[in-house]
Amino acid sequence: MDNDHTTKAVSQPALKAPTGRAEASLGWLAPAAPLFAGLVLLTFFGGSLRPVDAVGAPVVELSAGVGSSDFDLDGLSDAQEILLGTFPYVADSDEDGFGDGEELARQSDPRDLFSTPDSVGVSANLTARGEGSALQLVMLVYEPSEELGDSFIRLGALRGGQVTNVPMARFASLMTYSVIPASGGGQLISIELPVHPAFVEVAGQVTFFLAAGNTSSQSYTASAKVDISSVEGILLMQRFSAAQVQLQASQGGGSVRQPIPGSSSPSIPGSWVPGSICFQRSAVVGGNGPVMLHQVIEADCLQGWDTFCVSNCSAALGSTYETIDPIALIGG
Ligand SMILES: [Ca+2]
Ligand SMILES: [Ca+2]
Repeated sequence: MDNDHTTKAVSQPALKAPTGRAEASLGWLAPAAPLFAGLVLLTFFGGSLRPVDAVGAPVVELSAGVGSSDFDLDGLSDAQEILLGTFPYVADSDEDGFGDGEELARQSDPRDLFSTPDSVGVSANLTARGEGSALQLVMLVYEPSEELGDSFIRLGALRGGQVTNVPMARFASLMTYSVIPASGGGQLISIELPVHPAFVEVAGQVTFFLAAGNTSSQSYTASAKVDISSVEGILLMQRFSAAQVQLQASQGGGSVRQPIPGSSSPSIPGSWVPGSICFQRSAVVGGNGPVMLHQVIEADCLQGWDTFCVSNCSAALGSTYETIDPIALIGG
């Protein structure tokens, strides 16, 4: 290993709100979704990837290419990389040999040279951003070389205490996807699905979750979730904190609530604290199956971030919220 790598500082995430572009005809997810329609199989037909539904019937072909530009072809759009703090013009931001999108899909940290994928089999992850008038869900699926074309995914949402499958097959015409080569002869599938922000605003908070597996083994081997909340018309994505937060926070790990406004969102309210981010730590106080009840045990604005801390950050102390334990989705 050369010294350039060992001395390379992992930079602070560039937590600028993405300067969005106007995009028309974005989709609407009906809250009352049929339960059976949430599965999409990703299968090869004559060498090109086509989605089929759970019984193998082709669905409307996904439009090709990611929704917005992916300059470095790592499976993450430029706007998504700016939000996540990876470099939009460098496919492997931390220079550890694995592309940013693949690292996310395989649940290692694309900003940490010492964090590399150790998953085997199909693996997946889920993230999001605000874009135009939509919440853009970003699903990433990694298929190892021996399982190319064999993965299937289930997308769902926990909303107002209800777990529902999101009928991806029905919304296939709204989705964009790309497939790029990944390490070891594998490939990375990136799927973006626009969701109307009202789906979150009405409930206040929605947990989107994803499970992925192999069609031949018929079992899920990977799962992930992303918590999205809405405060004063602005969407916030809760995600587990980067190393910087762990250094700053009094008690180690937690999560941050990062504003992800779209270009057509209202502007950030004046009461939100600039130059900081809302940090939370929570404890599990109950649960039912994959649904976990958390109580917020620490909530404060952390300074030194290029974003805004929501005005009710510290008021969340002691409150509870429901989310999904992704581990409980595996094998189900
Ligand atoms: Ca990219
Ligand atoms: Ca990397």
